[in-house]
Amino acid sequence: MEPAKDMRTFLKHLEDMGEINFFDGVDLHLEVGVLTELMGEKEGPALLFDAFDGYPKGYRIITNAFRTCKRTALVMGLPIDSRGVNFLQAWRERYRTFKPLPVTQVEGGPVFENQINESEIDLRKFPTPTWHEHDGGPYLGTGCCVITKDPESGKINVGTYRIMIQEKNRASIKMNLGKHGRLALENSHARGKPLPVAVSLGQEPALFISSQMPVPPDVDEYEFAGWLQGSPVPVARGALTGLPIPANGEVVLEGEIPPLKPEELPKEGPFGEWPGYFTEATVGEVPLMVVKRIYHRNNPIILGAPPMKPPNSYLPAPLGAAALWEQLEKAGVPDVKGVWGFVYGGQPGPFTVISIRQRYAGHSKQALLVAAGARAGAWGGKFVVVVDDDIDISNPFDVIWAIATRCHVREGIDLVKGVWASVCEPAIPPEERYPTGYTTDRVLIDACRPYRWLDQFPKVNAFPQAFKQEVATKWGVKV
Ligand SMILES: Cc1cc2nc3c(=O)[nH]c(=O)nc-3n(C[C@H](O)[C@H](O)[C@H](O)COP(=O)(O)O)c2cc1C
Ligand SMILES: [Mn+2]
Repeated sequence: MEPAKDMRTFLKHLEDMGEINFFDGVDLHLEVGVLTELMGEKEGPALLFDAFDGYPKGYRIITNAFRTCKRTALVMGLPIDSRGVNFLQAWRERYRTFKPLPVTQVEGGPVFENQINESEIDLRKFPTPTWHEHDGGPYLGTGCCVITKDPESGKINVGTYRIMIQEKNRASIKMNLGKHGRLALENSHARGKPLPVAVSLGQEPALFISSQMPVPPDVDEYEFAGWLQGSPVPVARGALTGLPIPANGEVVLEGEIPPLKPEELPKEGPFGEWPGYFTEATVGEVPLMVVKRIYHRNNPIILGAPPMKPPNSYLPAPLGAAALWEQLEKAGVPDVKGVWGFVYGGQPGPFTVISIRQRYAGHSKQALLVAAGARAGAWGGKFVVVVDDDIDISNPFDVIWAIATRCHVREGIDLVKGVWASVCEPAIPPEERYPTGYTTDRVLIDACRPYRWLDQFPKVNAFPQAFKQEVATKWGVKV
């Protein structure tokens, strides 16, 4: 199968693979969210919702599009049957071949089939779920791409930030501090100018993967997506903003984020987030986009990617763990055999596990210290565990078994205070939620067999895989 160059081709692929279910008439208030959660928990098919009450038939929402390794492997150009740590390893190998593939500039394109001008804009004309029970409103942007240009560097950025409808023509875009879109915004507002912004709500799958991935600041997400899908992303110049917009997109909003005072900014949230909790609403903090024009294809398909309680997720594997794996190696930690996260967003998250083949005294502690401080591990980290390489780190039972049986508590557990934290971290006490940013502590758990007496450590009471296979074959037992 050729990589899909737009959402519709991807839909066709999903149909051919038997990996999509269709629903008509589901309620946008919670029901879309419930079905997405239910089928996501089972690592089930993608879901395509159509015929919403009060909306034209054909205005669709797709969710769980990338829920399984198989579907995501298709988009990321990985072996279709790779799973678990092998999926991350395959991704690492592919990433090493990354070469930016510049966009093709085009005039027009499918996204221009319809145009809605300023006076007619009503964002609620697009089906927009209230995804979770306690969400503060309908979120139009979850699987979206927010396109901005930094006025200082001139660099284009594409990032996924949640978008809540506020008014007919206004939507909050929650660009967190430090994110590339946010930096462009700050640079623009510092000059007293509004930031031109374009938002794509459904697009080629590779562009979404690229948009949500923490690629380095010098990498253009469009060029990354082009490389991923093996062909340049066609972009057209947005007439109002001058920004490159995906010509094969489903819906694109054009507008700007004006420099407003905190008292002019509305309430945003709460929103059910990826650690599995609702984040509190804030008032006067989240940037507000004024939408001035909308382009959309006939019968548009909006990509929904609501965060859910782990292990449910919009992705099948913690891609951020692959980045941490890379950084551990670059920092000189030898023989890292795998990195995994059990509670993850774009980063490996607050429960990270590393497997190593121990080579010297202190090797395991070195892996823990680097992981706790490396860029890809530090943000939103909490528990970092290191285990021997006989442990399947994507299997929580195996990891718990290793901690329970191999960790020598007095020597194997350390606490590091005051490390970079995610705004989504639920356990930061209210009085420590400083406006200048949050920090939290790390627990480093060495669950490797203690190196000093490795040879004497009790042997594992389980047969080697090869021997099991041999006996099973002899006795005709299927394994
Ligand atoms: C469904 C989804 C929702 C996200 N929501 C936000 C958000 O509201 N704010 C944010 O800063 N990052 C959010 N992210 C994470 C960013 O997309 C991610 O950090 C990305 O690398 C940001 O791009 P940038 O590095 O170019 O800023 C979300 C990711 C996904 C997949
Ligand atoms: Mn970026």
